[in-house]
Amino acid sequence: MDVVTLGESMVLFTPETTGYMRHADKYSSSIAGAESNLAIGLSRLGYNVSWISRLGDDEFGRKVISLIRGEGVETSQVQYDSTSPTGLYFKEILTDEETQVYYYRQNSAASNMIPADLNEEHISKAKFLYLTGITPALSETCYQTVKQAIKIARKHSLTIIFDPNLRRKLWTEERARKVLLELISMVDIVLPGIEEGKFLFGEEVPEKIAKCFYEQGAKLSVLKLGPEGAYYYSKKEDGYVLGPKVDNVVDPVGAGDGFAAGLVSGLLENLPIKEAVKKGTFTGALVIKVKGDIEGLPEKKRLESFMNEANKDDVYR
Ligand code: KDG
Repeated sequence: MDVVTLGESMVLFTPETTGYMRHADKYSSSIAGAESNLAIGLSRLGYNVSWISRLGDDEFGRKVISLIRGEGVETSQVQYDSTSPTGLYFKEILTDEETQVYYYRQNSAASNMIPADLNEEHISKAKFLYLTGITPALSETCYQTVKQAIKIARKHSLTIIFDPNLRRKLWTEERARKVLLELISMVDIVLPGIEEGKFLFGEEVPEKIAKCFYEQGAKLSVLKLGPEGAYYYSKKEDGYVLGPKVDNVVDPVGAGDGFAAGLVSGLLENLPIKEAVKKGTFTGALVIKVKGDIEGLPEKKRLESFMNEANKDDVYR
C-alpha cells in the first residue's frame, strides 16, 4: 500500500444552469470529498491507495463506493452505517467566476467515525498517511479518529501529510484555529493555501507563512499559490515553482486535491522536492480545466504528455 487516507465523501449535485439554485430544475450528479479526490488522483497515476470512511446504508452510499472502488481505490475499511445517511453536497454556479457550496452532511454516516474504526495493521502497511482539516471539523469523534490515525502512523513510521483545507461552514473560527494548529504540530508535511496562512498566522507572504508552519512543527510545507504555482520550504531548501498557464478555468474546486495527488506521486517516486511540487502544479492545472472535483484528474500518460508538451512549447512559466 502506498497511501492510506480517511475522510468523508458525498454525492455532489451541480445544477445544469447558472444562477441561484432555486431556479434550477436539472442537476448532474457525481461524487466529491477531498480525501477520495486525492485517492482517485493517485490511483489514476498508478498508485495503491486505501480510503477509510463510513457511508450510509443507502443508494447514495452505494453510488459513492462504486465510483471510488471503480477507480481502483482500496475500500476494505469502509463501513456502512444504517443509522445515518450519506452526506450530500451542492455546488451552485452563480456566474462563471463565482461558485457557492451547500452541505447537507450534519450527522451524516461519516461524521459517526470513531477511533475504533481504524485497523492498525492495515494502516501500518502504507508509506504515507494523508489527512485534511475537513475530517476533524465533522464531529468530536472524527477529530479523535484523526488523532488516532496520526498516533498509529507515527508508531509505524509513515510520513503524514496534512492539507488544512479550511472549511468555514463546518466549524467556528476559534475551534478551527485551535485544532488545525494542534494537528499541524503532529504531522510531517503540510499543504496549505495563502488563505490558511492568513487565517492561522495572520501572514500573507509565502516565505513568512512557510516559516510559521515550520515553527509549528511541519518539516516541509508546500504552499499552493493558484495561478502563481507553489512555494516549498524545509530546513534544507526552499523555492518557488511556477505552474503551467491555464487559459480556460472551468471549475477551480478540487484543484488542491489534484495538486496533492501530483505532489505525493512525485514523493513516492523519490523525485527531488522541486520536481514533485512541479507535478503537483500540473495535476492541479488539469483538474480546473474540467467541471467537477474528480473528472479532470489525469491518468499517468496524460499528465506526462501535458508536462512534456508544456516544456516543449515553453508554456511552462
Ligand atoms: O477540495 C474539494 C473538496 O472540498 C470537495 O470535494 C468537497 O470534501 C469536500 C468538502 O468537504 O468541502
